[in-house]
Amino acid sequence: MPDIGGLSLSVDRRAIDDTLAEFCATELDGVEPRVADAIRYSLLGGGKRLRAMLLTAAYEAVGGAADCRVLAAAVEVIHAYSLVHDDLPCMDDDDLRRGRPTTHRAFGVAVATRAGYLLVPVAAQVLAEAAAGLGLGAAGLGRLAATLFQAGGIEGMVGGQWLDLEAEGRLLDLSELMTVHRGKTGALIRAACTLGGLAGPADARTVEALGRFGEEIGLAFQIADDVLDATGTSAELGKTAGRDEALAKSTYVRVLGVEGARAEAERLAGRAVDHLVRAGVPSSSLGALAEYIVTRSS
Ligand code: GRG
Repeated sequence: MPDIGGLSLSVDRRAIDDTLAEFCATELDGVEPRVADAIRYSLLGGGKRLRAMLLTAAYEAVGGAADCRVLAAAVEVIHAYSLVHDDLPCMDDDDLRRGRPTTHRAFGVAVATRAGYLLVPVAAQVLAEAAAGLGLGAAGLGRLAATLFQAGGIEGMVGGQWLDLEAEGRLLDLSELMTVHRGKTGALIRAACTLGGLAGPADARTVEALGRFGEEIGLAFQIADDVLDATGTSAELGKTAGRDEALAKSTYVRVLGVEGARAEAERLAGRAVDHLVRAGVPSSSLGALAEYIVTRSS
């Protein structure tokens, strides 16, 4: 998987992979070997590390100068857990992820389920280490934890996934789709941007602008994902193409068509950058990431 182009950030995809590998090497003592293998498989199996890049870009945009790779890795741990569980037979029941068998295909459903759950406390541990490393103190850690776990919970990712599963076989309109994906996909992307600002640490207005940026590009990301699912191949995507149609899911492509969905993603990416400009937080890296999100091919 190549790095996202056009970025000059202090943390890159390799740094995140190395950080997660170090964590796996030192922190999985006591975990049943097969579950530990599944955790390593899901954490170290590639991925664009987009959320980590967004966090880093947000952190640098507000003047953060320390090494934020551990904090960025914490978001990727929650993301990895969500992918493992999303692929399970009781959810999207998928066979392919990041160009290889999904975790439950490689390790079985019981092991993959346990590995996914265990990743949540792993994320909490990584987050605590990150806050200590960045000298943020107990109050700072509290703000980071509230942001990450609220985004990962019923008000965010879990809630959105729930609505998405319940909606299978029923056609959602645009506003219902936005509610689903603001939670399911958008909440963690928004949180990544907010976390970068909080770690800065930036003032409340700046953190809010980063959050709004994240919310718009979170939706743009999902729209682009729907377009890729409808137009890409499994080899290009590293996951099963055409899955939305097979599951009769409501998607932006269904509601807006491919070209309409592309245009909507572009519009949201533009709005995202406007939030930053208005708040006086110019960032070429965040701009490049917004552009990447709507033009990516995998
Ligand atoms: C208990 C109801 C319930 C839910 C559990 C499974 C889950 C929580 C939530 C699902 C969240 C999810 C998987 C959303 C999809 C987001 C998405 C489009 C992911 C793909 O992200 P990429 O392309 O992946 O950044 P890589 O592989 O590059 O990291």
